[in-house]
Parts: sequence; structure tokens; C-alpha cells
Amino acid sequence: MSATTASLHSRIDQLARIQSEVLGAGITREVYTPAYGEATALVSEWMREAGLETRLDAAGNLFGRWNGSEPQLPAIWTGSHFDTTLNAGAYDGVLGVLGAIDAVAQLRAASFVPRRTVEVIGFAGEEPRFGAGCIGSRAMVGTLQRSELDTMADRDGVTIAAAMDAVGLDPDRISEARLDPGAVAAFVELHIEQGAVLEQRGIAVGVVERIAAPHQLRLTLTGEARHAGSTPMALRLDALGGAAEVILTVERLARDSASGTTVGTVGTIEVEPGAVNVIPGAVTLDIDVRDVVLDAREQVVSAIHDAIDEISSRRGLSAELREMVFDRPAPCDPQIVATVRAVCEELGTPYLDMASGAYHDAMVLGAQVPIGMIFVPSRAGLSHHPDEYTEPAQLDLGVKVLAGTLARLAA
Ligand code: HGY
Ligand code: MN
Ligand code: MN
Repeated sequence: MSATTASLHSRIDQLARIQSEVLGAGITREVYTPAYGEATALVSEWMREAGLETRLDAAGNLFGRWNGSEPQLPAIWTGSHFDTTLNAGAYDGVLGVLGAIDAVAQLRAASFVPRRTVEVIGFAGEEPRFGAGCIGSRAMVGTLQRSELDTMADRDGVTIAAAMDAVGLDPDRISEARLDPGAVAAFVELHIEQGAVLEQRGIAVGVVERIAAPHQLRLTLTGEARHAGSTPMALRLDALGGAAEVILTVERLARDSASGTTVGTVGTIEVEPGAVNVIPGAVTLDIDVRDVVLDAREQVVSAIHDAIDEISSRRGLSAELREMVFDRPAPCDPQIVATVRAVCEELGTPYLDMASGAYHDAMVLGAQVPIGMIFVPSRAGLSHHPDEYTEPAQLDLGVKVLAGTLARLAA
């Protein structure tokens, strides 16, 4: 292991120790929290050690800039995120930021001089603390409006605007984070696969061709809170009973979808009043449906709409369904895909062309700039989990492929 990659592994471990006090195992370091601020300071220091000029934009996206010899040319962007979801692992997003810093350090150590400027980015809020993910990259492409900062809130009711204020960011300046698409020639993101395909195929590098996208909805079912003992079954308007039917229907419709690649999840649920002896009067749950095939996904979502209508009217419940996220599956740029493949061939490492089931900032940026992604294996396909793990040699190979890709794109 070279000196820099040794620092990559110890840096991943060091960053993993910066987290908010949250019950349960794993790492929780949500965006716009003191822990995230501490992590931002540490990653900025590592960027500067690698010779990068650092800055924060109005959304809290962290940039590390390596000026090219022809800075007027559109730049090469790379990076990912270092905020986490709840009780998460140490590699999701983090590899794409620290690995990019390591790749730049390796290229500089090899006296490579980029024609195009290279920027390493730590995107703010890739994880959905506030219901929708990728808020930093959405601010860059202009799909996060100032008004949404006051309406999108986390599980404690803290809005994005209030959370930004608390860490010294001014929500009124969010539009300053807009990127100039003409100034970016490519964005390449190194990331763990978060699935088990590479491990099962025994291949160490994934070349991503397209990224699945989410359609997320928030459903509130309202019935009537009543005494659990004295209310006969025939007289109940049980919101949680209705929610249970909806949850199983989401699972069935996703599993039986036209594409065979749709996934559907209900990951959150709130029950009111939440007492063992009161029939639930109201339930709120979030539905996440994803696919690389847009119309198959939308067929499932419209079938979910119909099912909610049928279940709620049959049970005498009222249903309120709120659109949370509607993203389009993102194709990776063929030239960038070809470049990553060429680097793998040059390194003599086998690779697998594949799709990403998880979304990434690359999915959002892909609406305006050419994107590419490089995957390394996740042990047992585990991610968004404390046992998330990728072997050091696999991390190093991913960084090598990224370095080779950046060198070709920036030359
Ligand atoms: O949910 C996702 O796909 C991403 O890991 N936040
Ligand atoms: Mn994630
Ligand atoms: Mn991620």
C-alpha cells in the first residue's frame, strides 16, 4: 500500500468516528449538524494537504480545486458525499470524496499536470434527512427552490432553512449555488456498489451505465382514534390496518412490475396516537419506488394510487398523498463509460457494465453535465448498515481507476 492509500484507509476510519449522538449502532452524520460541520473541516484540511484550494458554496457543497494549465476549459468534476443516513456505514459517499482526494494526490505525486481544472466535491445532503436526498446537487442544477427550504423538514420538524441557519448558511442565498453547465465537461463519481452483484460475479470494478431514480410519495391515512377494547371490529376506522394493506400492496406491485427491475419500499411510518389501547386514528408513511425504466416505475406508482383509493374507500379512511421526489433515471455518458473501460483494460482489471440501484448526486447532475460512475464491491451487498464494508485492496483499485479516468479526461 502506498503512503497516500494508507492515509485513505486511516482517513475513512477517522471520518467514521465523527458522528452525532444517536441511539443504535452504525454511523449517523446528517447534513447541517455540528458533526457534519466537524467532518467538513477535516475533509477540507485533507483537500488542502493534497494541494487543493477549498471553498464552500451557498448550499454547503465543499469544493477542492486543482487548477489546470488551461483553466478557461470546462472542468472535470469528481466527488460524492460524506453525510450519512441513519445508523449507516463508513464507505457510502465517503469513498467518492476521500478516494478522489487520494487520486489527485497520486496524480500530483506522478507530476501529472491537468490541462483542464479538476474539482473534488463533497455534496451537501445527499441523504434524505429532509425527505428528499441530493439537496446540494439539486441546488446546483436549480431544482431546489428557496420556498422548499421552508417546507421540507426532517423527522423532528426542523426545516432545511432552519438547519442551514443553525450552521451559518443563509437559505436566501441558495440560488448562488447554481452551476454553469458550460463550465463542467464531466462528473465522475467513485462509489461502493451497495449491492451484491460485483461480489457474486467476483469482479472488482463496476462501470455504471445508468442510475435508477426514485419516485417518492408521503401518504397520510386518517380514520378514527377509538377505545381498543370497547369498539367492535365492524365499527372501526383503523388507519394502521389500512396502512398495512398499502405496505403489502407496494411490495407486491414492485415485485410484479413490467420491467422486473422495479423496487418499492415503505421505510418510515408514524402512528397517532401510538398507544397500545387506542385504535390508530392517523398514520403517515413514505413510499419509495425506483427503477432504471421510467414507464415501468410510473405504472407501479399509478397502480399504488389506485390501490390507496380502493383501500381507503373500503375502510372509510381519508387519504392524502403528497409528491416528495420525482427523479428521472440517468444514463451515463458513453464517452465517460468508454474512458473508464479503457482505464480498466490498461490496468488489466476485469470490469462489469452495470446499473446503479441506488441514486447518487451523479443522477441529479446528469440532467445538465455528462456523468460517469465507478463501483467497487460491497461485502454481502450490505449498505446503509453498520456492517457496510469494502476490502482495502478493492478501495485502492477503485481509486486507481478513478485516477486514470481523471487523467484521461483532464489531459
Ligand atoms: O437512497 C439512496 O439511494 C442513496 O444511497 N441515498
Ligand atoms: Mn446512501
Ligand atoms: Mn451514496
